[in-house]
Amino acid sequence: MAVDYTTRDGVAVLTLNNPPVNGLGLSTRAGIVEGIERAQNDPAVKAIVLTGAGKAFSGGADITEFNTPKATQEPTLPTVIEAVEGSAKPVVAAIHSVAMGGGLELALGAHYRVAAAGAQIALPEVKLGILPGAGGTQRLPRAIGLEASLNMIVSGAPVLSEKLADSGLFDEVVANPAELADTALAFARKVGAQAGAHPKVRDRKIEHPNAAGFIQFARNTVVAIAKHFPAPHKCIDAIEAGVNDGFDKGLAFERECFTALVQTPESRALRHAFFGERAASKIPDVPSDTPVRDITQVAVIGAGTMGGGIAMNFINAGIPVTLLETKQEALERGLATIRKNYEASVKKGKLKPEVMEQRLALLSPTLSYDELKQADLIVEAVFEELGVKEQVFRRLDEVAKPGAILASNTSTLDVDRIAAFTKRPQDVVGMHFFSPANVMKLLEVVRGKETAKDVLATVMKLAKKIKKTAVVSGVCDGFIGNRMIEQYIRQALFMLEEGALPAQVDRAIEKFGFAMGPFRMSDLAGNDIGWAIRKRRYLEHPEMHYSKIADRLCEMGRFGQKTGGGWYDYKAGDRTAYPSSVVNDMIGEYSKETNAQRRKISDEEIVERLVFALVNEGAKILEEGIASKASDIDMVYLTGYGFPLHRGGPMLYADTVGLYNVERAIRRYAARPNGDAWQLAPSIAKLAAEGRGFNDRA
Ligand code: T1G
Repeated sequence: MAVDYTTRDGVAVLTLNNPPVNGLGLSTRAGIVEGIERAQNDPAVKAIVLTGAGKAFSGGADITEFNTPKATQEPTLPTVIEAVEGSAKPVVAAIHSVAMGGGLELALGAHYRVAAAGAQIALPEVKLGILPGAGGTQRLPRAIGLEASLNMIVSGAPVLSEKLADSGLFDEVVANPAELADTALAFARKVGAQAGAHPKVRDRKIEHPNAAGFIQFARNTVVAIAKHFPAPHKCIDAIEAGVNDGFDKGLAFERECFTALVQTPESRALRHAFFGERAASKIPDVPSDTPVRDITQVAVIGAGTMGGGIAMNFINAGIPVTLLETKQEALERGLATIRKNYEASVKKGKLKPEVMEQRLALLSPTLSYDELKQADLIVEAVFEELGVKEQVFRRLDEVAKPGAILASNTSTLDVDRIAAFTKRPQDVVGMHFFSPANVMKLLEVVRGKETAKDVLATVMKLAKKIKKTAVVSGVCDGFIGNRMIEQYIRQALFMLEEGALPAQVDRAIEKFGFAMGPFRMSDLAGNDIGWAIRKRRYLEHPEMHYSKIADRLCEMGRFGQKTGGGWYDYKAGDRTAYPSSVVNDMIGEYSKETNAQRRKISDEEIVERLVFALVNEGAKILEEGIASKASDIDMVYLTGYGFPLHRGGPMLYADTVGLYNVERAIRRYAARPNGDAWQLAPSIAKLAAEGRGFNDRA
């Protein structure tokens, strides 16, 4: 059983012991019931303390059990909580570090709660697309009141225990966590000596002068944040049921809502993203205990948009950065941009001025490579041209200290070729940040053939410190994200030739949930960037069939917002994308020239061709081992490309549609004009034939 049982001075101490966060898996749940019963039958025991070993009281239900038989096997969490609440001997929950989800619900079933300061208290179920399913929507309002509980449940945000000291949730809060055990024991001995029944949270009343009014206000507020997610609304419904119909009916309704929500695709997507985020930092052939190198000094080469943003990530984490440029004015421009970025945050109240100054003080600008000699990690963010990278890396090979990690921010070039410019290829790795580098969470860590395992382990750990979602990619053109987006854009362009217009394509995929469609995105990033990549591609892969329609647009000088016009027209000072008659006429002309029979293209076809183009290329990336797991690809798209979170990423979405249907659609498009772009990934056909998905546990 994952619960230790000891007794001390007439108090039975039940310690949850299910690392890493005392998830309330079946064996833990059974252990608690076992311990409660054992304490009832021991006459020497007058009271019970319930606490958690290690770094948590409990992180809640064991989400690795979700949608498996264990999750609903007795004793379920509601049964466990009834056993705790029904104990004839008082139960004192001794809370430290983390009491979340079912962990907090368990504590609410106890008669008393003693907490150490600094503990994270939350009901975060809504973030997993569900709601507290073990009484949280009924007991928390009775413990801390309607408003505070509804805010915690609908936001899912943690609150520090000391902030709840006067909320009614705790009977005592101890400032020093080291004193929690003794304080809880003393408290238990005290209440154990008291005659009579002990208080139950469920018996308290929910007092509010205008509950109906507040609940309506909450409903109005939640509409905005719950655009694609049903859970926040259900949280309010369950709380309201408890207010209007009493505890037992509220509990039953909560259970109904939980059972319904846990089956929804949105909840599956959110749980997938939760685990995907954590799984991404695990590299199959790099042991989790691989020793890492110390990174206390970082250098960034290039103070342009990317270099400046990259430098900010490190100084934000308190790591000093030496920023190297070739010319003084470029260096000054870069420093001014960094300061301006911080000032914007200060102006919005997101950053204290003194913190801005502390961070800027960590920046050491320089024009000399000699200043990089002590750096533990050097990230180059210079012009995306192999010759320039060669100069930089040959120079770094001369000045960087032994063991320094040499990283390239390249977004398309071959990291193995870059590594070969040095005599230390084992220390070379790609760190592909996404613009704006100080904002976007995604970091593609590109593993060269010779990149050492401890270099990878070091970079993955450092990524967590600078709050990035790091995903390991092998070396190929475009790594994971850009290689897939290439096929997505190809389909978008073909559909313009075949009958669609930019505004229709963007509207269809934005309705699917993308933050921005391909044409608005291209106008924002600059159409000339894609143009330069296509020109290189035409030379490297003359056989690849592309629509030249985007080249035609660039030949017209329509690079996007920065030139006042791209796929759309723009007005000065206004970022609204207005459909352009000039562009729509050009598209019509182009279709005529290429004898393309323009036809009406449905929104459904637009979404299928754009999303399945990602899926098909993602499947090939998995087949080639460029990505080690499908959830890594999903994390790339959720954190770097605006793929809708409620769909869980392209590969999970494909599983939700069913690979059998994905395969049929791809074969259908392969038989139509421009069908040569659809080379079905063999793994899709194989998995479909086996009735499996990308994310099924093999
Ligand atoms: N179940 C199983 N494993 C969990 C877990 C959980 N609830 N929470 C975390 N882990 C694993 C995680 O996958 C990782 O594993 C390790 O613990 C460390 O996590 C009925 C149904 C608790 C604040 O949503 O917010 O209760 O990668 O890297 O930064 O109403 O984990 O090491 O193998 O995040 O110190 C509600 C989710 C469940 C809490 C710790 N509970 N967890 O943060 O470590 S639903 C949650 C967290 C529920 C009831 C319902 C955080 C943390 P590995 P970590 P951390």
